[in-house]
Amino acid sequence: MGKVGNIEHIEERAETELMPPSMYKVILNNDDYTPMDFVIEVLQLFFNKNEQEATDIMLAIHHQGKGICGIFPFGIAETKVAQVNQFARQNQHPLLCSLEKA
Ligand code: TYC
Repeated sequence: MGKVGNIEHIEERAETELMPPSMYKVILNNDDYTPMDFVIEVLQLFFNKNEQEATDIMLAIHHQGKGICGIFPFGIAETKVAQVNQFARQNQHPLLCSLEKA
């Protein structure tokens, strides 16, 4: 059991009370080194975007600094962030995926 105030504990209580789960934006951050094609691949592999959608999102991130890949309940959002950051590190890219409350 998590301690009072910790996010899993609050989510667990909200879900048992049949409240809609809090939603989190999964964000990709721009950097100067990750290849554009790798970001497009990430958006297709982890966020089910087609090639055109993935290209549009990647270019928006490239020009604006960050962009939303999807909005998910906390547990799914946290898993996507961990999977994307692991995949980027395995491929020696500095790409950073992060969470923001929706
Ligand atoms: N800015 C990168 C480049 O010019 C491309 C890029 C886009 C990197 C989106 C990260 O989340 C990102 N190669």
